[in-house]
Amino acid sequence: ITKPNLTLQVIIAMLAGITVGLLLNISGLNSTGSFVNEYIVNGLFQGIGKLFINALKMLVVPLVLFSLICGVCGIGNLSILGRVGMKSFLLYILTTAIAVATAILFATTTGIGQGMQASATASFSAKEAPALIDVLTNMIPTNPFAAMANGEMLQVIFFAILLGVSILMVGRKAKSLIEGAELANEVMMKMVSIVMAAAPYAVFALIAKAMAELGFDLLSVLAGYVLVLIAALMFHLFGTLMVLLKLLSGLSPMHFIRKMRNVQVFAFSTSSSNATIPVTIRTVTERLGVNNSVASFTVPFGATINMDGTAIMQGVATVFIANVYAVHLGLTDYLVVIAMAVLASIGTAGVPGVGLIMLSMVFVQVGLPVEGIGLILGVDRLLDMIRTAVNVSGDSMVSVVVAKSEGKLNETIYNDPMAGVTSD
Ligand code: DAS
Repeated sequence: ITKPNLTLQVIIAMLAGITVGLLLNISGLNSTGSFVNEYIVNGLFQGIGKLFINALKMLVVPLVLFSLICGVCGIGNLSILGRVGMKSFLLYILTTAIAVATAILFATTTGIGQGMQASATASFSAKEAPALIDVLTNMIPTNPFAAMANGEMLQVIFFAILLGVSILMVGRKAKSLIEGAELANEVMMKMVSIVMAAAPYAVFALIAKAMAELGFDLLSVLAGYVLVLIAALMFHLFGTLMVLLKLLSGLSPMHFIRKMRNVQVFAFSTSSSNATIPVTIRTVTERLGVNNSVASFTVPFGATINMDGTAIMQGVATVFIANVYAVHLGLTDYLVVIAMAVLASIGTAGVPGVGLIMLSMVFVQVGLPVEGIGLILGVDRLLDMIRTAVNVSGDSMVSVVVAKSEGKLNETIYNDPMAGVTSD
């Protein structure tokens, strides 16, 4: 019940913020040094926005730590599932890496965000980009607690994965620890929804501030960001994923696309891969013919560790904000973004807004101002709906390919247009 309300609230907040910001910009009320500029735009609006962005940053370390420990322990069941687990794990990592690489390619070739007025973006001096070798050697923390305290996310990720593997190797005695990690992860998801409940206020304040400063320029630049992101999402969904489906299973992409529609609509409306799991499993088994023994593992597994749509958003948003703040990102930075997007998606469960929290982590890692999130926050909720539909499609495609390779896919059902069509 609350989710659609929140989505509606955020959309209304975005439209209200654009209107108020535009009025302040056109009326000249926001002229430098004016009362409005000092106390409203750079006072109230900036303050509200900063509170929300700090809350996003607050969530990153505990969310990544617990969800990764959980994700790795969940993978640990692979030993039981063997081939199905390893195949789906590798395919999920592969599709996510291709997704974020596609996103970076789309965003860099279109050059979105370039040419923004320097005045509007705080003169931001990016820290020197580290060399790849430093990034790799720096991945191992000398003190994991210091790494968490300082938000050194690659180090936190390394430690969390190692901790998860170690817990698994302890075996049955560590059962309560695994349950503890699962509980802690559930608590963190609840904290995410609490923070997300404040999103409408932050969206209004940040969009109004950006519009008051930039006026129509912001709309045209944001339009560029939204269009390139949607283009990359559609390319991945109807291009990459369908080519991989055909190459790896020989099955018809047309049947897949037609039968996935209701799952995608459900994912779009809930903005949550997790909430869509029951619908995804039903469609993948009854309409695409995947044996339940495979789907019951690969679908929930994918909803947690596989987020192609989210990774695409992170790739496009990183390039966009780097261009807006005129921060030069080199190949090393893009490799780090790809690694972070893949690793960050392993842990985070599919709930609304989690992609935004992971984005603040990527920004910190490549030295981009997290405040840049304020520019795209207003449109993020709408984009979250689309990228969640892409996320669940990736989970379903891998489920079909793995089932086919295991001889656990009923091709008669897959090729029958009417299979599993119920009144829903
Ligand atoms: N809404 C998330 C999901 O459920 C994706 C995201 O936040 O980017 O997959």
